[in-house]
Amino acid sequence: MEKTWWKEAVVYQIYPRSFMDGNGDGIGDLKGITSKLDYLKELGVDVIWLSPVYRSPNDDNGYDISDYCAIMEEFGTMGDFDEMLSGIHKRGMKLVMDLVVNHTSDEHAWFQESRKSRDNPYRDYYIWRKGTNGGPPNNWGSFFSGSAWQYDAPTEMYYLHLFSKKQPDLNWDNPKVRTEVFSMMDWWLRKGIDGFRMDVISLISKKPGLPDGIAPSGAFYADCGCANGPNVHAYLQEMNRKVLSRYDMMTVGECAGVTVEEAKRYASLDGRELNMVFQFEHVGLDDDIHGKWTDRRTDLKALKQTLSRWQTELSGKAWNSLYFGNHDQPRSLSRFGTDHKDYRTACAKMLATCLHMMQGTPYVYQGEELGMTNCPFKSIEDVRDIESLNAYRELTEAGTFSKEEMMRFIRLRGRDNARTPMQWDKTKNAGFTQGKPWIMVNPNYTEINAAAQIKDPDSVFSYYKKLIALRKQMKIIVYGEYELLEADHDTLYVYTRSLNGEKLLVICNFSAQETPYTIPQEFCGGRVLVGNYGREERVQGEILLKPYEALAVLG
Ligand code: ISL
Ligand code: CA
Repeated sequence: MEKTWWKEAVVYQIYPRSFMDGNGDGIGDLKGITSKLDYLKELGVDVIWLSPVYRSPNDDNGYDISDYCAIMEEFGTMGDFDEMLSGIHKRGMKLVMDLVVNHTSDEHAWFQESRKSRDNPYRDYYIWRKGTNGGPPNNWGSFFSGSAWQYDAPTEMYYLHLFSKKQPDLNWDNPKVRTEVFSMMDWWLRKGIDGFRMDVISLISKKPGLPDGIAPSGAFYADCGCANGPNVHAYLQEMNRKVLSRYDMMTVGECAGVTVEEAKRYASLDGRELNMVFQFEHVGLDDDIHGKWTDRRTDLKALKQTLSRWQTELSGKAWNSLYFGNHDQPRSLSRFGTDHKDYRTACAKMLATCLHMMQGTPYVYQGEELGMTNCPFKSIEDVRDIESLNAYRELTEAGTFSKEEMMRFIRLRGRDNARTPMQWDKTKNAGFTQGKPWIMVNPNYTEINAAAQIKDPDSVFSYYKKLIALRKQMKIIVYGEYELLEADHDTLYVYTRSLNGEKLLVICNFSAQETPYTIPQEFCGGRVLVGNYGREERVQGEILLKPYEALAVLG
């Protein structure tokens, strides 16, 4: 397999609003990020993926962009950006920017023009339709509740918004839109950034004729069925020809609704489209009839089956991205493991081992390297996320859930769990801000924080450092073939990696129970490469795994 820097890299995601506040207004910003670059260098990550920092009215925390070539006032200036970028490059790291081009903000100049008249030159930059029977053009629902259509009085037509009504969808079938997007991408690449994470890029090509979808029973709205639409690959190939192929850069497509088969096209190793995609299957296993609003837990067998399918199917054909958490997901520790005080350190290390030893490019979401947990939001007043706020209103008004139930689900699955301020130290507001934070700080910051962990060799942070360093030393961790063992075990996740006759065994105990496991013959007497308990250097025969123990053993 061809060796490339983005396959060997570890990516760290920064959610700028919550990372570090440089000026005391309670909101994270670019100067704050620049002040923490040494921390990221210490961790050893190669690439920073920055969630959007462009000008935005913040209906969806920057995923609603009103000017792609300007910086959000709250985050600083273009000068601050340039300083941050050169600070990143000086330290030998790279910067990947979020590219949000399925939609813009309704305050973007293109949309302001588009809504003025039916014959405005920008009209076809967006997706406008007449209503049917006094209602919206079709039955598509928005990912953020309600209809995906908004009536606009000036021209008496509806515009499509798959997300909030302040996020109108761009019309990618219009070549002018593609040209604008490509030249904007070029502008940033010429500035020296190193790649793009492409927001919901799987949704850009809508079904011709925008047909009604099939609403699940009892539901009013249907999924738009726009994932992997008819022209998405053609548009990405065009983007690749015109922009991507001209730079040494990294691309990752956020692909809601992507299947393994589709991913082989998006992230094909022949380099015609993108380098890799974020798939969603493993973060949907705990969904229920009302989507994420449930207290269902992920079944380990299903998780193993899903991740293994992605590992083996893409092997040699496309490239995986590896993640357990991001700014849209609850904290990985609380979700896939436990944040119980007695186990959380061991468990955070176990999850990290499980993920970082797989084939693909691992992503660390800010705070994950400290074992940050979900947040005990008391009431809806503590919640800021538009998705949670809309769902709370809609589902409690419809009587689907009580307010208490909804709050419980938000505490388990809401996106704000990942958006509470980064926990730097045990001083006021976790050292995130001198002012009043825009969202509450998780009260466990006095115990879980970076300052307490950086110098502690047994901390979650130090363990991540070790995993990241190992990946740089050992090609088998990056390129080795994956094979699942013990597929039917309820609480152990065991797999091997192999490359050029070398073999690596990874054993993860996903439970608090001590669990026996017999080391396979070919690994008997094998050297423990890394583990989260002080285990002897060599293992053989039957071993008793401790709660949430993880081990990687060389054959
Ligand atoms: O988090 C979700 C709701 O369950 C996902 O549907 C999410 O909205 C989807 O993964 C797309 O996410 C991306 O685009 C959204 C933005 O709100 C997310 O933060 C972003 O990651 C719209 O731009
Ligand atoms: Ca600030």
